[in-house]
Amino acid sequence: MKEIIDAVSRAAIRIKKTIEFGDTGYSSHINKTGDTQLKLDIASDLIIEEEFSKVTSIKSIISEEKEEAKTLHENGKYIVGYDPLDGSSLVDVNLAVGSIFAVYEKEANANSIVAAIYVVYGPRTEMVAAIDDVKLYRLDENGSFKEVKTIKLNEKGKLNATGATQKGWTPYHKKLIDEIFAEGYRLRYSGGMVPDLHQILLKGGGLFSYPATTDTPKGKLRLLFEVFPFAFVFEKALGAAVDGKKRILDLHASHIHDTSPCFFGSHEEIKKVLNEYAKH
Ligand code: AHM
Ligand code: MG
Repeated sequence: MKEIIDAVSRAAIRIKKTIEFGDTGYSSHINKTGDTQLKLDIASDLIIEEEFSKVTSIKSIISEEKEEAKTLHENGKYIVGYDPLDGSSLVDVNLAVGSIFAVYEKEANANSIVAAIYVVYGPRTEMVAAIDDVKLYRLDENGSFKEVKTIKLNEKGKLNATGATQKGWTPYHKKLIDEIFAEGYRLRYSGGMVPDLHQILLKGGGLFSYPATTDTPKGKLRLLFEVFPFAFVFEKALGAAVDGKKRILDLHASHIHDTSPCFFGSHEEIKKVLNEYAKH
């Protein structure tokens, strides 16, 4: 696993430079989810592929920016699912973005996840790795990631990050969110799931939701590269992750680009989600 974390660290340093100085324009390609790829998405994907090609324990990779899984080392043990540059359209407006990685053994699905790593490119570059617990690392001036602390959520937080088009919310989702705000929670939502979830993890808790809506009945966020890895991080940080009714890590992805509604948070907020959604 250490060799994978080292490869992510090397890729992160290269991606950070690409974000700072690279071309922020669009390419002429459309990815599997129907988004026109930015040149930065493609460049980040290639950097990660190059770094993972040096790691013989990685059997194959599945990227949000590739149509199909790609074999790297026939005898490798791990399959890595990743979103090379999540929230890439926010680079234009100079907000934080991130890379997300899920490490699977045997098959790329929730029951086989053994680690999750993400990197936040913000005013500082940070990496979070969840294996048995959740460790925060920060890039120092000498170009190496130094451990800062172990991340643990409180039972209850104060932040509410509410995603998706509100006019497409179900009435019960709206009721849930209104009740949470009525309790005094503060709105925090940048539109980048990496910094939004990182904020909840570091500020002790809260709720991030990306529900099913009339325009996206299966949600927007992808199981293999976004939802499973963050569900793993939240559980290891003593929080929880559900799709409204079920635990995320009990779900099964049938296709590599499948999406799901998702809620990540500390226990109190996730209890509220389950109570409200159980009525419908
Ligand atoms: P991307 O992978 O195309 O960058 O999209 C994922 C992003 C997430 O980071 C974020 O939580 C979500 O899309 C925001 O979507 P919305 O603007 O619909 O709330
Ligand atoms: Mg993404």
